[in-house]
Amino acid sequence: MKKALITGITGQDGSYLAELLLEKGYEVHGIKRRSSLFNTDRIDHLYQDQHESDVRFKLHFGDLSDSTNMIRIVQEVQPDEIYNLGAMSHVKVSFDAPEYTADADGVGTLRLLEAVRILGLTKKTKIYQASTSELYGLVQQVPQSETTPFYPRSPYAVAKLYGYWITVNYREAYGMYACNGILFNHESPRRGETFVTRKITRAAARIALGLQQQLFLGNLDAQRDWGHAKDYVEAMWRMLQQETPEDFVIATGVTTTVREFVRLAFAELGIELGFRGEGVEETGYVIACANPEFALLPGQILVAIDPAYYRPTEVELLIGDPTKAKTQLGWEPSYDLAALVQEMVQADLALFRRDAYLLEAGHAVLLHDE
Ligand code: NDP
Ligand code: GDR
Repeated sequence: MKKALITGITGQDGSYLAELLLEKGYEVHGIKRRSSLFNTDRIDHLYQDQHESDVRFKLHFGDLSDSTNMIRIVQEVQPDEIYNLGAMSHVKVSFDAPEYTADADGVGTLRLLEAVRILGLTKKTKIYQASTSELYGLVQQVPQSETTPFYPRSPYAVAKLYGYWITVNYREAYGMYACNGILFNHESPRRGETFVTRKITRAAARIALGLQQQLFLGNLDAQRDWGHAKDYVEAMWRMLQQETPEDFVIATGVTTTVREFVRLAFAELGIELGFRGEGVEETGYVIACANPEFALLPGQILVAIDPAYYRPTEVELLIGDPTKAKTQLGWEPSYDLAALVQEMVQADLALFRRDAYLLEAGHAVLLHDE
C-alpha cells in the first residue's frame, strides 16, 4: 500500500486530494495545525476511529515553520509521495504578513525537501510542490505556459517563487523526484470564504435570501482562469506518476473578469445584474429578478466597490496554456466555468437556507454583511 503525506490537508485542495488518494487505495497522512477551535470541517467525513484496525487516514500535528517537526513526521510516515499544499495562501493577506508568508510558503518548502534529504529518502519519496500562476504576475505574454518568464507581484508570489526554484534545485542537485504544479485559480464549494469566487457565491445566496444587503468588492476588471479543485488534484497525482519529474501548468485556458463571475453567480439565482459607473463609483444593480421567492426590486444596488479590497500591486490577467499537461499527463478538466458557478451557488444557497430557517425560528442571529 502506497503512503502519501499531505501538508495543508485541512484546506480546499488537501480535502479533495485526500479523498482521491483514499479512493486509489493509499494510506493517507495529513499535517494539521493546532488551533483553538476545530479546523477539520473539510475532512471530518474522512475521519476514521484510530482504534479500529485498517485505519488508512491519519492526522499529525505540525507546522511548516518547524523543521524538527517536519523531520519527525517524515521519518515516522516514510511516505512514497509528499504533496506540499500547506501555505498562507491569501494574496492580499500576504501584504499584511509578508515575513510569515515567506517563512511558511518559501522556507517551509525548503524544510520539507531537507527533511527528505536528511532522512536519506531522496530515492524513495516523490514530492509535489503547490506552485501557482501568481508567479507570472505582471503580464509578459499570454497564454502563460511552462516557459513564460515569472514576475511575482505580491509577498505571497515572491515566497512561492522561492518554493518553485528550491524544488527545481533539489531535483537537479540530489536527483530527487520533485516537481512543481503551476496551478491557475481553482475553486469549489469548499473554497475559503475570503477568496473572490466564494465571497461572491456566498453573497449572492445571502442577498437572495435577505440575509445580506450588499456585496463589497475590489478590482472587478481582474481576469482569472478559474477551474474546479476536484479536477486539479487529479493533475497533482498524475504529475507524481510519471517516469521523470517535470513541471506542469494546470489551467482551463479560458479567462473571465471578476465582474462577469458576479453576473453569472446572480444569474444562477434568476437575478439579472447590470453594472454602471467606473472605478470606485461602479455599482451592480438589479435589472430584473425572475425568481418570485427573492424580494429584489429593479434598480436595487447589490454590488459596490470598497477600495480596501484593492491590492498594492495587482495581477491583472491570467490565462493558462495546459497543452503540456493534456499531452503528457492525459489530463482534461471536466468542469467549465458555468458548471463551477452552478455548483458553488447552489451549495451556498442550500447552506444559507438553513441559516434563514434558523433565523426565522428565532434560533439564530443575523450576522453583519461580510
Ligand atoms: P487553503 O488556504 O484552502 O489551504 C491552505 C492549507 O495550508 C490549510 O490546510 C492551512 O491550515 C495550511 N497551512 C497554512 N499555513 C501553514 C503552516 N505554516 N504550516 C502547515 N500548514 C499550513 O489553500 P488551497 O487548498 O486553495 O491551496 C493549496 C495550495 O495550493 C496552497 O499552497 C496554495 O498556495 C496553492 N495554490 C492554490 C491555488 C488555488 O487556486 N486554490 C492555485 C495555485 C496554488 P489551516 O486550515 O490550519 O489554516
Ligand atoms: P488570487 O485569488 O489572488 O488570484 O489567488 P482571489 O480570489 O483572492 O482574487 C482574485 C481576483 O479577484 C480580485 N478581487 C477580490 N479578491 C478578493 N479576495 N476579495 C475581493 O473582495 C475582491 N475583489 C476583487 C483580486 O484583486 C484578484 O485580482 C488565488 C489563491 O488561491 C492563491 O493561493 C493562488 O496561488 C492563486 O489563486 C492562483
